Amino acid sequence: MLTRIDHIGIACFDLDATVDFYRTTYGFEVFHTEVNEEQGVREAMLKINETSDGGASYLQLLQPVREDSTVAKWLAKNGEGVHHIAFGTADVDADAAAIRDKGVRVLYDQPRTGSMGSRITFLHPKDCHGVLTELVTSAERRHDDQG
Ligand code: V0V
Ligand code: CO
Repeated sequence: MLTRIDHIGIACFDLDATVDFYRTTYGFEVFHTEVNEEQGVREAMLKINETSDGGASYLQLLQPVREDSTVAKWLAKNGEGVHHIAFGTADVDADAAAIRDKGVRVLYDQPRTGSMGSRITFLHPKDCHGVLTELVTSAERRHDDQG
């Protein structure tokens, strides 16, 4: 079951400058940063609020680290802006399977590693009325033993 907006992914050319904008304009502080080599991004998570399901909602600021990354391709075409929305669930495997059964393309056979040790998968934007949609189970809610 999808129980929260886990994050909104925002693509930017300059992560440090974008973090500065969110800090000086809104007062949001960086909660976590990491490079995800597989996804080709450097990211900053800004925690907005905790949620009633025990999780939280974040803004995820994304800068590409490779020219062939999906975010680099998207930025070249669209410029900076909202790149994806992510729904949180306690069981990404079950929700991805149920959504696939409804005929929506799930991009990965098995969830991959996302921010802060989460497990993530994506739904094709063309099957979601133009919105690249991510499903995420955060590390503390993972049901498996992968850490
Ligand atoms: C592409 N399209 C989008 C889109 N990206 N539409 C809405 N939002 C987006 N973000 C549209 C694009 O305009 C095209 O439409 C069509 O889809 C095909 O796009 P493309 O440019 O040819 O690109 P593809 O097909 O090579 O790749 C698109 C997909 C790719 C969605 C398959 O971006 C992908 O695999 N995304 C999932 C991984 C990802 O985005 N990782 C970065 C975040 P027209 O022009 O044909 O009409 S990593 C992350 O969130 C992490 C680590 C985390 O949360 O923890
Ligand atoms: Co994301």
